[in-house]
Amino acid sequence: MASDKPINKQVSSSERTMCEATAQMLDKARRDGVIIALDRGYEMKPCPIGVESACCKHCYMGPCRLNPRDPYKKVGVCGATIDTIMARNLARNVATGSASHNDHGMHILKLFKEIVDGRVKDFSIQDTIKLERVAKSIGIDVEGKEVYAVAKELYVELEKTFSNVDGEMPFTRRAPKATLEQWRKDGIVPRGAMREVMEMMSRTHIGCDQEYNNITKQISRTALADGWGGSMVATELSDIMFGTPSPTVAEVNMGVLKEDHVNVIVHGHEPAMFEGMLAAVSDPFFVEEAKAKGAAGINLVGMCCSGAEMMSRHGIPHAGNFSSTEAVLVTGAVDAMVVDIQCIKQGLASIAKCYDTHLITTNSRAHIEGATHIEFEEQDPRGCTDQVLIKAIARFGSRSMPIEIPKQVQKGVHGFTHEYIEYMLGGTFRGSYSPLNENIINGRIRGVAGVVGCTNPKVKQDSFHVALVQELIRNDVLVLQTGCSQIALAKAGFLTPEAAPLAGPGLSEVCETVGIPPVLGLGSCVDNTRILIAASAMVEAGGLGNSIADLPVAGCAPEWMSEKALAIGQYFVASGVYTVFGIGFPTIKGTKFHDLLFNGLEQQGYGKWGTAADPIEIAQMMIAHIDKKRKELGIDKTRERTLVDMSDRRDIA
Ligand code: SF4
Ligand code: MSK
Repeated sequence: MASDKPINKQVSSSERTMCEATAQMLDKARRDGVIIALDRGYEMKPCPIGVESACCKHCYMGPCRLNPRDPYKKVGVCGATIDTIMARNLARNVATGSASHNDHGMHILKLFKEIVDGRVKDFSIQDTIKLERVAKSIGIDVEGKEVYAVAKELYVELEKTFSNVDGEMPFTRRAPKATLEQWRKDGIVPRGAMREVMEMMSRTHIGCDQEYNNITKQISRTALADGWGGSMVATELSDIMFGTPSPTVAEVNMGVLKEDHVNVIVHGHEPAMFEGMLAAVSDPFFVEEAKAKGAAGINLVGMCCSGAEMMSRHGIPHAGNFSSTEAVLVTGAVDAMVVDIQCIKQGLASIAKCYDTHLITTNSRAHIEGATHIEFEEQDPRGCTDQVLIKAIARFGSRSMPIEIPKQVQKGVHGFTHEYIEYMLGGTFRGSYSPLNENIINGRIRGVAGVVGCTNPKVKQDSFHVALVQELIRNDVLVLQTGCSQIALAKAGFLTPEAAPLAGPGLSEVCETVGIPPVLGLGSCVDNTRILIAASAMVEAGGLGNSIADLPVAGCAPEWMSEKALAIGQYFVASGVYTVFGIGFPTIKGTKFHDLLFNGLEQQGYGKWGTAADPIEIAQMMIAHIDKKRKELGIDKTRERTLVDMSDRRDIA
């Protein structure tokens, strides 16, 4: 937004971000008198009581603030203790995060139904093999049935993910037996997402659930309704409708913008609008229109998570992650930024105005004051996309802004999936997770880490992600990535097979033999469910215990910021994964609730939370956990390593 006060110039742009392109744009923004989130974040002084979750505004006898320095000396007006207050706050965070993903998943399910019913003609079922596979995974008999009959049955079953009042969510059947049994024993198998989120909100009303252990059970249930519910439905059905990704080369960073092209950026989380834009930009009519205005063509680019999804699926170039979405507008080269839902900063509206860029909202659930709204309807995608292109082409024809496009572009391989991991190690005819397990058991791969999540202006953009992943692969930990974290590592050049030598000897040996990077990008933040399915497949393949909690794996969101991240973290913890957050965590150390999350849950057979402020320390915590699990499994003594050549591939794979 335009500045009416001096801009903080004491902190250099290279201290705010390790992305050189974003730093260049931050410098330009400062010269232009424009403030973006990287500077606003630096200047914002968060409330010290809020940051530790020691305040409650669940009723208007308060808001009540407890003393975080001595939390057991004071209670709220109603008598609520610090443990109740922190548990209820986290509960509502998780309910919101779970609601976001479930709302997204329900929207995807609705599109799937409309395709099956023939009401939507512009999209179709692309991956029939995956359709059958997903249907079979939840017990649908596909034998002898035609594609649309299977799809109809799948729809009927998956609708229960959201609408069930009782029973068990369909995709929980994909969890390892022992993991599911633990949920059953503790009464936390999610029923329907609407029920879980509603109950979470109801239980956190004043005077309802005031026992932190009991609140935590519903926190887990609500989070599981995200990971094994709405998010998994979104990922699986998106693959079925738009195609399951497979490794593809794509370019990342702001250098993907082209000065002589009409530049259109799509940013958000819904694949359908982006797919619609992709179809529209190939229309010869618009290509000719762009040329008539002097452009060489139309350049469609993604950002944030829908960008990560489209990059994985179609190799669409990607301009940057969450902390770069305002900075990219500072180039002056963006003719239109089209947005849908989640993680769209309101600040974009005033920045877009400063640089004469069209900011276009497209979703009925997410308008922004100051943006132009053109609703996207799946029944008529061109009704929206064509208007966007008309505006973008007109803006190109009348560009008056000086344009400065950073040069940085990094090529990488994206589009890994749990299906592809199985295929690349096991081969076409004997696809299996056994080779991965075997490489973990023999010690070439020490363990597997999911490094995911947002960027947060509280820390130097991307720096935690990169330092953490570097340390993990150096110690032979295979890293799976999604979301804005994947983009950070892609910009830093880790998502190419050429990065294999950065890994420790065992991991680099496997990477070089199979021809994969040591860091595998799986897509958007919704696609974290691919990691859940991969973990379940590892358990099923054998040799690494009976439940996800037995596996030598760990997860981390080092620069997290959203409530969705908290929901994701909790569904990993409740699924059995040690999950570490950087930045900080909304609990007070030394309280009973903190101890339950960071210690007690593990003793009950789940994963647990961890937090630290330093990325190397986080990596060491994750490695120590992986080593602990290796020891428990009796595989802590690694075999002597031998060099392998391609003829040994069959033994490795
Ligand atoms: Fe204060 Fe209790 Fe009301 Fe919360 S619910 S604001 S702690 S009185
Ligand atoms: S967009 S939730 S900043 S990963 Fe999925 Fe990125 Fe985090 Fe949003």
